Amino acid sequence: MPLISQTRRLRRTPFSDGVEAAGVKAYTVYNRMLLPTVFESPEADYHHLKNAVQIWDVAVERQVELRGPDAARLMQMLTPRDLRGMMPGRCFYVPIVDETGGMLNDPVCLKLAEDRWWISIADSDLLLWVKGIANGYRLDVLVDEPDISPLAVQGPRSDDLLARVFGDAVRDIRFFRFGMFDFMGRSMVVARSGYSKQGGFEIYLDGADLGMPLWHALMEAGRDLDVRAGCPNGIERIEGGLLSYGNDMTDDNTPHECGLGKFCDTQTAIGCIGRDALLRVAKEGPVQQIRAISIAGERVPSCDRVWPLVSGTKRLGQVTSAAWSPDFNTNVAIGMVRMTHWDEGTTLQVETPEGLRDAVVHENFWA
Ligand code: THG
Repeated sequence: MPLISQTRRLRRTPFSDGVEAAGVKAYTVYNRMLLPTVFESPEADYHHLKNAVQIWDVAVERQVELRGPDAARLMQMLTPRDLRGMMPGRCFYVPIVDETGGMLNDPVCLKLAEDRWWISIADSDLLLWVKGIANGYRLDVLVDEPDISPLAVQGPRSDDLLARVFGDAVRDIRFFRFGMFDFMGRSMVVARSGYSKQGGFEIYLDGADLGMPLWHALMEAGRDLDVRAGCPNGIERIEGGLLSYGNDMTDDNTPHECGLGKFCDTQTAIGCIGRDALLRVAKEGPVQQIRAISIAGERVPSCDRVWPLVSGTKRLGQVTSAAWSPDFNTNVAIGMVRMTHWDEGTTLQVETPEGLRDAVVHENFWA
């Protein structure tokens, strides 16, 4: 593939110098910013992530900040997940839906205070939707993208590494909770979260100036833990069933189709803009849903367009992410499958660029 030219519109991050010194081999574009995708190789990165600890530049997880008396009301307008029981210091994975119940984003939401929230977004222009709603409803709330750059520490040795830089108290942070921790005199959010199933943390760097000092401090402290630069790994996240907005689902899909019904409390999420639409579709139930899919045969190429799922001449869905899994010794994939064929063990065919392959539908992911 030809190179992508670097201009101001494609933003670097406070960690890009460290990422490049570590030998990043490929980037993707996410929220108009650089996101590393490969260091050694997808497979070498995968094995290392599962065995050691990695530092990930995930500054592309931009924050949409809501600040002011109507912040909580606005947040509930955006999502069908009931936020009434959410305490400050908590992270919630929240589907964000439009007026038709279509998915606009699948962020992690952080409640900093009753009147201050962060929406840690996936790759879509959510800021514009949120600003439009705040202004259209004349809410008393400020909406902007603050200069916050998440840095993830992921892998089984994450606790040991982070304790060396932030102190032993980080070990007590529970899953999807955060605390404030000091780095070089600046207080930062540190959460137990991240886009892998290997455990770890996300540090929400406040201000770009401490980016490289934080990067170096972690690399230095983790030398004997074999710490390396890493990035969200396509193989590991498919095994774990972590969805990728824009790939596995778009605004054409409801949260129920995406398997995110467990994060919807549509009956009680009073004020949610997509509530009426979701109540209508929830009554019928989804006619297609995201499934784990294994694909027979040799390693498949990377999935840069949808691969139709078929049985004979009938189209029954599509595969949207796929990778060879060394640990499961098969190709693992994520796809959308029609109701008539979504049961465990159903065998279909998938049209890959390298021809038709058998594909088996699973009700649960691998990890
Ligand atoms: N962390 C933060 N921001 C993010 C991501 C992240 N923004 C972009 C993207 N990732 C958003 N998408 C996801 C998808 C899955 C998860 C988080 C963000 C996730 N899911 C867990 C799971 O499915 O096992 C836990 C869900 C739960 O139980 O609440 O972590 O990674 N800051």
